[in-house]
Amino acid sequence: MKILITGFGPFDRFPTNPAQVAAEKIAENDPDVECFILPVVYGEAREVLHRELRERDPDAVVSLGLSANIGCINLEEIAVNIRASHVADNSGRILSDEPIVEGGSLAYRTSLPTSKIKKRLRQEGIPAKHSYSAGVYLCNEVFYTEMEWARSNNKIAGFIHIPLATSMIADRIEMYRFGHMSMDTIIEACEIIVEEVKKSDILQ
Ligand code: PCA
Repeated sequence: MKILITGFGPFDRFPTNPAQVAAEKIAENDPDVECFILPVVYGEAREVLHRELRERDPDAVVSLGLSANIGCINLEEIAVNIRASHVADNSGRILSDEPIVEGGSLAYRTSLPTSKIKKRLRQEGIPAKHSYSAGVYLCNEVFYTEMEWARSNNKIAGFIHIPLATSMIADRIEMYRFGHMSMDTIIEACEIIVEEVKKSDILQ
């Protein structure tokens, strides 16, 4: 089984993105996993992802993104056809309310086995929950794009939001009111997610 893991590079006020670190680490340690780091730019993220899906033709895609205001692994359930944010993308663009795909479906649901993943993560002592909004920024654009692909190709795909890595904010901890998690735990969580995706493929 070939799994594509995507991460994102730095954006906004975050000089490193734990989603990039985790995606690269998983791909380094698992021969079934390839990784690709997406740009935090509206439209470009979607285009680049389309190209990578076409060229790599994976069986499953797991995308990772940073959410600075969560304290646990968020298993995203729903991608919506909306782009909006107060935060500019890496090209400086702010969008207030635009569809990702003109006339596209309003929403898609993940095809990752999120209930099983949540159970496994919690059993291993890693806090995780379902989330019913991945926001309306780049993570949602990527999530929506891969769900369209998964739907039309009968593949497994989904999006995971991860918290800030503790080591990345240790010297500025008073600036962050929300949660954080050690990078090792984030990586362990991603390994478990990949294991569960491999199991769900066998069951399909
Ligand atoms: N998180 C942002 C975009 C890139 C990332 O890692 C988001 O939640 O949309």
